[in-house]
Amino acid sequence: MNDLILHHYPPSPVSEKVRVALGVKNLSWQSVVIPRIPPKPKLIPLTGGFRLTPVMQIGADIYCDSQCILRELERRFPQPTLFPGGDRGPVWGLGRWLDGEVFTNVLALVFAEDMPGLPEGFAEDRFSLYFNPGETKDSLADRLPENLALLRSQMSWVDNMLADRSFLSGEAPGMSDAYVYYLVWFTRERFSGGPSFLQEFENILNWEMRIKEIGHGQMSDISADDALEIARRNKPEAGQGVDVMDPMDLGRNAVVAISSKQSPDEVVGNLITLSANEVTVLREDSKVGSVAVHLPRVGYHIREV
Ligand SMILES: N[C@@H](CCC(=O)N[C@@H](CS)C(=O)NCC(=O)O)C(=O)O
Repeated sequence: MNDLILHHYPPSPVSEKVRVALGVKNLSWQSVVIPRIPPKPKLIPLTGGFRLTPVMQIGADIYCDSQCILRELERRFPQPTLFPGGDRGPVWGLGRWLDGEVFTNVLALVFAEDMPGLPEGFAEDRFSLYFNPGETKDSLADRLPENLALLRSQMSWVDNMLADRSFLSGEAPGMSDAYVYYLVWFTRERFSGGPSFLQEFENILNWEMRIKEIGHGQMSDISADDALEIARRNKPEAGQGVDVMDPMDLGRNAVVAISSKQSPDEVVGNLITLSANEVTVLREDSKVGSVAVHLPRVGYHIREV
């Protein structure tokens, strides 16, 4: 089995979601710290254009988007499961709400404030990534009390869920905890009012301690060049083929381009897997040779080239 590599950066909240899942499964993994804004010259040869953080690499298989990463972690390392309550369907749905409405709301709080010490161009990049055109730090600052009130409702639901249990799915931690935790972590770490805002949610505060204790598994550092070399030396797994029930009616090996609003540069390659939850293309890269790039279906657009 090849080593598991996470391409991420420590302050990335969505990466924290994945790091918690690695902790729940108590996995050993290698860390490549990537730039916080493009260009990402040592990541793009692996992903073929996907620019978001985090990305997981296992040999020459590249998993883009935390949704795809968590699904693959559960497939390769089923125990301990990320679904201790057995509630697979609802958890993915809950994840969409958390990654969508709640994440956007926390971002609106964080970006309403000055952010010293960030790389040049960071704020411009993130405003175009996350907010509607015309939104500014000042417009977000005007709406800060209202957004905080919204987060208060959202967090009160989580706090209620935790009233009679140690973790969101029961007595063992799982995916719903990772999904909620990254947003609590982001609020606490990056919004100046975060720590005092969270103070009223006693169940969340106790649960936060329990999640922190789980940790992130065993991490060691490797360089981006070493990760590229690992991809070059390995062959990707064979794809799982195209689901005949798939409404898009694409054939195996069809050349397709995959993109999303937040990662508009298309990932182009030959289709090797198309299922209800995954699309995978095989692509050739001058730096790393043959790599398989895996993405989720929900949230992504596929176009036959
Ligand atoms: N849907 C993606 C969203 C990931 C995301 O928005 N990540 C942030 C960092 S926490 C990002 O990519 N920011 C821009 C960047 O790192 O270039 C996922 O679940 O992985």
